[in-house]
Amino acid sequence: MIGSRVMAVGDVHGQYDKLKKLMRKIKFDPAQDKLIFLGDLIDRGPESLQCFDYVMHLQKQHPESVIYLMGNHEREMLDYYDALAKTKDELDVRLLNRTSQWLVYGGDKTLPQLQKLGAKALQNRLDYARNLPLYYRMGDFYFCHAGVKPGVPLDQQQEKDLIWIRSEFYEGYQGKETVVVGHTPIQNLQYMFQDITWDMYPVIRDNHIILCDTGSYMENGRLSCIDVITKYVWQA
Ligand SMILES: [Mn+2]
Repeated sequence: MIGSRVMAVGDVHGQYDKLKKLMRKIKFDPAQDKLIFLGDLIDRGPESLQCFDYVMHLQKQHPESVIYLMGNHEREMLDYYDALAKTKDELDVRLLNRTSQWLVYGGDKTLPQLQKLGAKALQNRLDYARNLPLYYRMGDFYFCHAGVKPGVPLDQQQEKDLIWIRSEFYEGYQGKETVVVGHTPIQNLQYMFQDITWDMYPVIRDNHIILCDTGSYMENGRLSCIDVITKYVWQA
């Protein structure tokens, strides 16, 4: 498979224009390439449903070469709808909407889009999201949304770490496999790694970590894709 690319895309967060622009630059070839979306396609941005649907359809079309990994935002969306299914009256729904972590952290952008879907269309999305894989392993590369718990074998990782972990992983990971993640915009990591510059490219750490979230939804942020073999980067 010489010449084929293994590409990881950082958090999209509802930036559909950037996603389309990035895809035009990548010129994805499903016969040759692997394309791994690291999760958090939804929330914060205005076109979350479009991003979700785009990647869902692409993945269904090319199940061998496109991987859509679970992010904490997809998980929180599912948790919200699970809680909604248990509400008994309008008062319960209002309480849920006031207390939902999902809505506080960007789900408020996604919920109105989902509410416009018919029941069956919504169920299709939720069923698909529920079955998203938590990680993808290829050779010496391990792809997941957030990271892994240091000291725990890769095949024994827990979901909460794979989609939520931050500094414990960035600072403590010592494995030989390269772990490729999104989750924390590199703009938010300067306090930890003074050597991270503001060029907003994916960051390749000495301890076998590649950070791909370059803050697509932030001012001056970008959506990034990196070929983990050649380290070539595409951005939008
Ligand atoms: Mn995340």
